[in-house]
Amino acid sequence: MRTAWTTCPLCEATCGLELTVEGDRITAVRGDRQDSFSGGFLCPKGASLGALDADPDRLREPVVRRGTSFGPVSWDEAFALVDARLRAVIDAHGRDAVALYLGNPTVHSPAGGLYAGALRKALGSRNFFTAATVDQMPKHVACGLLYGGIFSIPVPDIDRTDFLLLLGADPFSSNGSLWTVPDAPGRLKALRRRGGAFVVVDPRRSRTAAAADQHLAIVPGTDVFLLLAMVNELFAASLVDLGELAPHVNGVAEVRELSAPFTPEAVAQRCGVDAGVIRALAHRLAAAPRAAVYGRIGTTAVEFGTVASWLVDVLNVLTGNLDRPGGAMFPLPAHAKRGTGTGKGFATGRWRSRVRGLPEVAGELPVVTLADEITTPGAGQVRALVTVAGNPALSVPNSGRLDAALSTLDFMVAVDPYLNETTRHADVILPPPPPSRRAHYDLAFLSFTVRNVAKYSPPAVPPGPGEVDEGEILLRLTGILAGQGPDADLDALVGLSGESELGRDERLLDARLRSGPYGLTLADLLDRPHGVDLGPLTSRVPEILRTPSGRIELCPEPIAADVPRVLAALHAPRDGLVLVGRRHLRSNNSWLHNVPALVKGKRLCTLLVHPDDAARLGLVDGGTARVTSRVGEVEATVEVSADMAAGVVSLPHGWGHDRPGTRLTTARAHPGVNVNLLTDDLAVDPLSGTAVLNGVHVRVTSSAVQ
Ligand SMILES: Nc1nc2c(c(=O)[nH]1)N[C@H]1C(S)=C(S)[C@@H](COP(=O)(O)OP(=O)(O)OC[C@H]3O[C@@H](n4cnc5c(=O)[nH]c(N)nc54)[C@H](O)[C@@H]3O)O[C@H]1N2
Ligand SMILES: Nc1nc2c(c(=O)[nH]1)N[C@H]1C(S)=C(S)[C@@H](COP(=O)(O)OP(=O)(O)OC[C@H]3O[C@@H](n4cnc5c(=O)[nH]c(N)nc54)[C@H](O)[C@@H]3O)O[C@H]1N2
Ligand code: SF4
Ligand SMILES: [Mo]
Repeated sequence: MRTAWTTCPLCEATCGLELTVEGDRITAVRGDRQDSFSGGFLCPKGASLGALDADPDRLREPVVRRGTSFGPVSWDEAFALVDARLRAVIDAHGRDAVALYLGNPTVHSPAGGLYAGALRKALGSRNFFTAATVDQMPKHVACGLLYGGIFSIPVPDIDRTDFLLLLGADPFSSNGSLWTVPDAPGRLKALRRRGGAFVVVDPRRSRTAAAADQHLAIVPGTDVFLLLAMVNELFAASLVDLGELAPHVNGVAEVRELSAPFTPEAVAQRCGVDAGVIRALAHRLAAAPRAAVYGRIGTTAVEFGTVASWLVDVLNVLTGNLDRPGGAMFPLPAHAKRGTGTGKGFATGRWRSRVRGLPEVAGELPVVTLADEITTPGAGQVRALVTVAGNPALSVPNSGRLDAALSTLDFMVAVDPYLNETTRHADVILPPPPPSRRAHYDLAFLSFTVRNVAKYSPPAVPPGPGEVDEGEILLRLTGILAGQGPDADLDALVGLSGESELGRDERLLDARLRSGPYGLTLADLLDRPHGVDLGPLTSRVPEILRTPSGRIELCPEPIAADVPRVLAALHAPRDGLVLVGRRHLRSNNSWLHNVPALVKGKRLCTLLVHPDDAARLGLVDGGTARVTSRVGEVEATVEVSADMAAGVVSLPHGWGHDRPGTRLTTARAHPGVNVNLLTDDLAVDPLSGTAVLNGVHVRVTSSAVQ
């Protein structure tokens, strides 16, 4: 029996875990109290790391399709098959005929961070998709236009702030997103204890809202109006004060002009928030010595996702809170490249999707159109698909249509530990080892931390015989797509040569750390298994900027051009029920429902309905409702709750595990329903190509009365 330390990769909080290991089995998981960042915090998902390892359904060797079932093969046979089949598609139809979809866990593994770029480059297809376009792409676009870099996303300096305004986020359940903040609940409570305050804007009284000083139950999809009215009020009441940022900002007067029609009175009814309340909120934000505004999924996966995401930063700039301690700050991770203060800036639309003409954004196409690209004949039609760590058959809008499209592909290969709703369509599944059997350095989320920290965790349990590291899987696919076959020189594919006592991943990480701002080495981190604290966040403007002007472009032209669409929507009639999503602490998108400890107890996949709506619609708690949208219909279990705003219903995503042909014994016994059978693939935020997952018009009836 021994103790090993690792970093939890299951959400963005990067908590340190202390594992008890017996042989190659994890027998206990605790929060690592010595962790320099998370200090022992642990949530139910992290506690399930051992169960994830032990899950008998988790694939431990590659499998290939044989008719309607799957059988095991050796790694060499699996890669030989992938090589032959992908080459056949590329030879006959060209590279655009192969699509690549990277799902969420790609950004939680070092393999994804180190090698996904090479994979995508080797593929050389326009048909590249990721989960970002059902998630945070609006924030990338807004920050790309404001600061010149899509990863230059400021985070609330929670430990030093006096006031936080959180919109469309429930960090008590999600543990924070684009905001790496282990123990967000503890830090938010500490903020209140030291005399500060936080306000939550959410159509549902979420766990975070319940703990807040104030909760505003906004109408879904209308944060954009609320934020514009706050900007309007800051100007009207002469509260705009950029402080030390002033010499670095262009476009303030233009923002004032854009916000002019959106007075608190003009938007109040549309948002369901009183004009006086909006005004008071703007004044409170301006008056706080140090404050930050933060928006997440309820402000990104919505009709005006990019404009709303931009306004979050605009408010931080106008109140002088951007880039100052206690405000919204840019972390400086140990693997970062420092900038020079100017650059090329950011633009979208370098190419367009074949069928719907949707613009490229950050090198990818919107995943809402993947089904179109598979099902529409013609030159460039997608005939083969590579998925890595994704479950688009559940996670993408109108997923019934995508699910059907996947079954028509000539060939599909999935890098995934499960035979699930998506991978059941694959011809070959290549399973990576579980998190405990791989090293971890968080290339993605160390860029969003509320303190500058660095941590490297070697594998807690050595990889078993027959296990192939995910980095090697991705590189062997890269070799295949580069035309070098499955036995290519993998080091050469990532520009490494010569001998080293370090492994490939370690060499690449070491090089990035050495050239990083703190001059660390991998050896430094190996000496510190609980991580290194590099101090509180520090100001980074202008160094972080990559705009041609070397300034923050507060009023980028593409965003200004979308504001008339916002204005038109202000006066659009609104009626009927709208659907939004939510997350639960015991769930992680679509893929932890096979862990018994996480699905036992109270049912998680329920349709939340306000008591007045329930009474009007004849719905009862525990009964069944039929929910219908433009694209589909589901029958969901009703949970009547006064936490839900009237006129709004909520269903979480990632459920619907009743599909045939999967190997998910526990999830199948707790299937829930797939909310993305209702969300609409035609509804996108045009600037970012991101799906509108919140604010979907639905009809709800009682299943009992037909
Ligand atoms: N436990 C758990 N943690 C997770 C995940 C998980 O599945 N489970 N997923 C991870 C991922 S991939 C992500 S992207 C993050 C997301 O992190 P968060 O954005 O914090 O996620 P949610 O908990 O869904 O919170 C979104 C909130 O927005 C509200 N909302 C919906 N529509 C609107 C709207 O129009 N306006 C406003 N103001 N609010 C609205 C919802 O009611 C909900 O409370 O969480 C990550 N962490
Ligand atoms: N209606 C609605 N839909 C949503 C959302 C919403 O709020 N509402 N949220 C959206 C968001 S924010 C996101 S991020 C997406 C997520 O959507 P996706 O990224 O498509 O799907 P996940 O559910 O995260 O599934 C992850 C897959 O990766 C596999 N996996 C787990 N660990 C690993 C690993 O280490 N390596 C590999 N190769 N595979 C692994 C799992 O088995 C699973 O198949 O869903 C989106 N869909
Ligand atoms: S909060 Fe996130 S990182 Fe921390 S233990 Fe839970 S799932 Fe893991
Ligand atoms: Mo996400």
